[in-house]
Amino acid sequence: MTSSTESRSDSAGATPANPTGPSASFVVVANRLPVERVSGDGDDEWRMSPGGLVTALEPVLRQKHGVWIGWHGVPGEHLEPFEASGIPVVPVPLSGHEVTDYYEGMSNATLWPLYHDSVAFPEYHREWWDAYRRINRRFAQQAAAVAAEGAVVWVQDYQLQLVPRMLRELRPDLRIGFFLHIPFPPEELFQQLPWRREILEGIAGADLVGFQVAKDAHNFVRLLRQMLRYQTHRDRFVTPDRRTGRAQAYPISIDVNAFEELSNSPEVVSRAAEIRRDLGAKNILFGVDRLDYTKGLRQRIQAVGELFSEGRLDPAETVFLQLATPSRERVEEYKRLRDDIELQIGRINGSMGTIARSPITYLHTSVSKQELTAMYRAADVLIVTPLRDGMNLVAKEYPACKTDGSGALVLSEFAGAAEELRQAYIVNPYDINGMKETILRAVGDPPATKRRRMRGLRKQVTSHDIHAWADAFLRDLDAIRRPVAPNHGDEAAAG
Ligand code: GDG
Repeated sequence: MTSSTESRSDSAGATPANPTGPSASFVVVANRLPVERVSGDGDDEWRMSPGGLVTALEPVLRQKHGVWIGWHGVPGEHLEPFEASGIPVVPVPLSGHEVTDYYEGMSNATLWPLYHDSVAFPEYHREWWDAYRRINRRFAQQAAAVAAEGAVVWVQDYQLQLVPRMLRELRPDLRIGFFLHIPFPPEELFQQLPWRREILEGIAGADLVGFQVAKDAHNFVRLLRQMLRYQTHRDRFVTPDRRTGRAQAYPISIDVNAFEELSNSPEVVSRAAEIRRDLGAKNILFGVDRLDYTKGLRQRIQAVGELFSEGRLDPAETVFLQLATPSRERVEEYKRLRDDIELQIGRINGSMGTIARSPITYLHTSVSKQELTAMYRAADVLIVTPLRDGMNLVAKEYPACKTDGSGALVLSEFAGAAEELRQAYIVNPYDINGMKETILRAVGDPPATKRRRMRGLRKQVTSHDIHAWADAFLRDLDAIRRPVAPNHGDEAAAG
């Protein structure tokens, strides 16, 4: 592998790398590569990195010997294609300016808040949009360069919504899937987007469009009908070149076996016991999230803090462990969030803690999967309270790790996961009083009730794992007849 670091910050080129010719029969296109660099003695090494998307796709790629196209995370650096832990990856270069405009700007300060119910104010900047379009074209060109004739290309998420259409124009022979990991917004919000038509047309370039929940698939198809005047019938839509596409829900999940095995390993079992000893509490409440304003951290901390200050939770026997993984730290809104919650937690611990203990143990760091699994195993109650969330994998990982059948899950009704995890203690995170009552119920319910609920959660999660998710999507994509080039008659796809 060779690398070269650009001195000019905006000079990342767009020449598609194509080391082996267009030979990949399965291609994943995502904003980020599933790797992070670890500096060794002399040479750099790459290892798989944590995160929802990686957790989801790594097993599928291994099984299908796929290629992953994405940015490797260092602005201005060009890398040749290489293999990381046995997975061939093709790095797409991004300059410093492009990271600012396409990633931090358009993706994370426009689309992310807009698609999450506008819980933070979305900013609209034309130069961000220009960069978004340019980078989406770069990803599409790269996919077109590595995909074999008739290959399956699976495009991921909100950063790359224009890729399906751009790729189809370059390579009409491909079978193209698109999956949106985050919510698709209701019409009233989506209409704010100055570039709404292009985004819709971009996604509709795919043969199969996947969403986390059915409501979002319906929103999308309705918008195609109303805004673009496409013909639609249930989950199908017909594009102006008479191609039929489908939009459906495929709720994402986790590698259940891997979590169960890890959770039952002697190391994790003893680490979980150690965590319980260290925290020294009868009840351990636990929260783990990327530090993101969509995750409802302020509301959760408010609710738990009030329960402590009102004496309804006793700091002598209950502790709240909150692990907040650093995220998007250069975006203003994220800096503000960190300041806010650290102030909130400082106040609660300052007024209710003792020399011996604090009611909230707060960690602003990322831990190993093994350590996280031990935390899940140690936790009596997991509290997941997003204001809006596509799915929320944490809510599924917890039941997978509670192999002894104990534990209770408090879950926001605004997480996609709430549609499936009916046995959770469901809350509205905007209703602080309601949330407080439900947390108390999750702590105080009889063990038999909690076990019954946990059994239901475990049954749902173990019977719908990540393999089922990927299989369902790829099977449906396969079932769509091979697309034909535009203007070659009306034999367009039928699923
Ligand atoms: C997006 C959508 C959708 C977290 N901290 C650590 C760590 N994690 C892992 C968790 C989990 C993942 O990160 C977070 O996944 P989520 O689903 O909760 O959230 P997003 O990152 O926002 O993901 C979401 C997802 O895509 C998949 O489609 O569910 O709705 O927003 O796997 O375990 N892992 C380790 N250390 C940490 O400190 N090892």
